[in-house]
Amino acid sequence: MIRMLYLLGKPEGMSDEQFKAECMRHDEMSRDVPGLLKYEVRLVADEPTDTHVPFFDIGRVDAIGECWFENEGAYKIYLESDVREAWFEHGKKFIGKLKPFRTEPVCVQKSGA
Ligand code: 3ML
Repeated sequence: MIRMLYLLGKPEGMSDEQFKAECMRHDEMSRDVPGLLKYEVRLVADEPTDTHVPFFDIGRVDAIGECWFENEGAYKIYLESDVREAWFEHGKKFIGKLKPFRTEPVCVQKSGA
């Protein structure tokens, strides 16, 4: 399984309501993207600062997204897809900043996730 995690910041001046509506639309659109097994976007609801280790201040983050792909072949299909391109065009309308992370498991899990 390939998993990509994204920190999302909304554009300057966009309301919370509009950002939430665009996130919902983006979620709907994700279901038609070839090669993409699953997409999830979650709004940041709170940012607790009372951490038990030093606080890591990374600036404003409005949402966290994640994409799942079965394997490298599926990821290639995704990258080459016109539907994916259209999805990214919608992304440009409401994602002001994006920080991607490709993640990997610490140990092999039954699901391979
Ligand atoms: C990559 C992505 C991260 C995200 O939240 O949505 C996708 C597509 C996009 O950037 O528009």
